[in-house]
Amino acid sequence: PKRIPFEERAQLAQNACGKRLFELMARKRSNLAVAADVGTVQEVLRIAEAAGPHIAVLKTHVDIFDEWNSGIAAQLRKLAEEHDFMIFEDRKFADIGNTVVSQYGGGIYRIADWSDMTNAHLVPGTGIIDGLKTVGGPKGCGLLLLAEMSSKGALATGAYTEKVAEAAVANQDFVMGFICQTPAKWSTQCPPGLIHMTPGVQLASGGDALGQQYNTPEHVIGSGGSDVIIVGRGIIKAQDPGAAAAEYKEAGWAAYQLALQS
Ligand code: UP6
Repeated sequence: PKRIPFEERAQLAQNACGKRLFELMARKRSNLAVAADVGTVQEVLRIAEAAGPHIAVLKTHVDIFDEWNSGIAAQLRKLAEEHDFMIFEDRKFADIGNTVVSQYGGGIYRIADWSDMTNAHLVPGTGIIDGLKTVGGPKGCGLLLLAEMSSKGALATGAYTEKVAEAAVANQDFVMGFICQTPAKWSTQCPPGLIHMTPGVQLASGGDALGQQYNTPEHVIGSGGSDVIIVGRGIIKAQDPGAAAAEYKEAGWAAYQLALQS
């Protein structure tokens, strides 16, 4: 199917967060998300500062930091405003609706207070979407559903992936899109208002010792049919993370431009 530009898809997004992300990507000419998987708050702020000008999204795993409070969250939000990026807490919720309400809105991290978007597995069924929506919906936050994973032997395939796609289509007032690998191969035709974001990306394909598998930006955006590349170690372990982010931004955007033309 013909690819539609982000500007047009912004008009087709059915929740505020998805619309904002499409607009941001078009404005900033970036479809790059950085996975800021560093051990300390100081380091994550450094990555946000260095990669900030080049990214559409900063993805966090807040539970790997050694400390967290509302002051740190405010510092991260300030960098998001300054550099014009959104914050995605990669929490991968996976419990019943009633439990995720507390996990998303409360606890030490208060994820819904500072993140623009988070994500969830659909293993528990659609009650998880309903639960997260009661917290994030009124705040204008968005949810990404994990439809596929990058890791070797991932069980989210086939009929499971199709069910996730169906649930997203049915809940577009809160679900803004997917974490996925090759949406071009799905049989469910997703409406263009939904966003596809793909981790497991480096400039050379390969993997790590613990099951991660990497594809190139060209592959992921081109034949894979995704919209956004999520890059962690390719950027954060580079000698100069700012320069690496700029390089991935160019590669991701070039792949998107090429996909639009084909
Ligand atoms: N992530 C994956 N694969 C998935 C879903 N999420 O790798 O299917 C996340 C990881 C990590 C990032 O939790 O934060 O994306 C990938 O980092 P990397 O580029 O350093 O491998």
